[in-house]
Amino acid sequence: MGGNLSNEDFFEHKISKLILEHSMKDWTSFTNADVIIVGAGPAGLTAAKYLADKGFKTIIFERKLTFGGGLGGGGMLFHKVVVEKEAIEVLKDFNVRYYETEERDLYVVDSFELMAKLATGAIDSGAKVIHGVTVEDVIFRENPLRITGVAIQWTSVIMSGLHVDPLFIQAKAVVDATGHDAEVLSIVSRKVPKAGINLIGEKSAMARYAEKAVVEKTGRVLPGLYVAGMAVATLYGLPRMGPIFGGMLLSGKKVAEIICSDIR
Ligand code: 48F
Repeated sequence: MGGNLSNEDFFEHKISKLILEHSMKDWTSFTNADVIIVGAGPAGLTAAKYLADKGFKTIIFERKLTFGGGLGGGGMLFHKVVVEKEAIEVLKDFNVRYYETEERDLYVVDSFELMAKLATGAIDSGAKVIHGVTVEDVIFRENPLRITGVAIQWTSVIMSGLHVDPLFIQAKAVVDATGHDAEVLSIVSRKVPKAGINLIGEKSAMARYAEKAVVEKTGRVLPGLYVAGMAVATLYGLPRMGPIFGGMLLSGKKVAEIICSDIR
């Protein structure tokens, strides 16, 4: 073999170059964001849209290679979820179709549509979703105590068991939207004892009450650290609600409003 090599013989490296250059452009612009949201479930995606709509540089880190969190499974894999009338305003903002039922204050939504449109809404508003990345720690400052960012790692590195140091990303606000495990709050409770965070743990189902309480308790946990979605229930010992999602949407919206007024 041998002979002259043409441009076409050296094509594949261009694919790599374009991916690496453009990824790095994104990554370097986000090492310092306004808001970091941990988890691309319903609460995190909803919060991201409303924050990005207000012009805040918002980044979501999602551990998995997908989005939607617990939404994807609908109710026991049936592809519908229920949403209360109080959350219809959010469905409208995301252009999600909803269907009336014989229960006057309850609507039914296709779980796949909800999950896809929440993600599209967040992205179209300018939020950046980076998937395959796990938040494994926070950054903090003392006197006064404040959370100023997170430590991140490729999920695949964590799964491999390799010992690799993380990278740091800083922001004015970090939102724990990690769902039932409240992972960021759990890290802070162990590693920043001065924060005095004590996760009570979610309780058994009491759906109506849980839906209201989760929104009421959504908000700032300490300077720089906020909680939304099911992580609220884990922090404050609220009941679970199962596949009714108005509370998750309204919690995401509320945390965005609180952050907007805190960091503007
Ligand atoms: O669990 P998830 O959907 O949380 P949510 O937005 O909604 C809860 C409901 O789905 C449901 C419910 C309400 O009816 O009971 O469970 O509060 O989404 C959380 C997302 O966070 C990701 C996880 O993969 C999921 O997509 N996640 C969790 N921990 C981390 C993380 C982490 N440390 N780093 C990055 N992503």
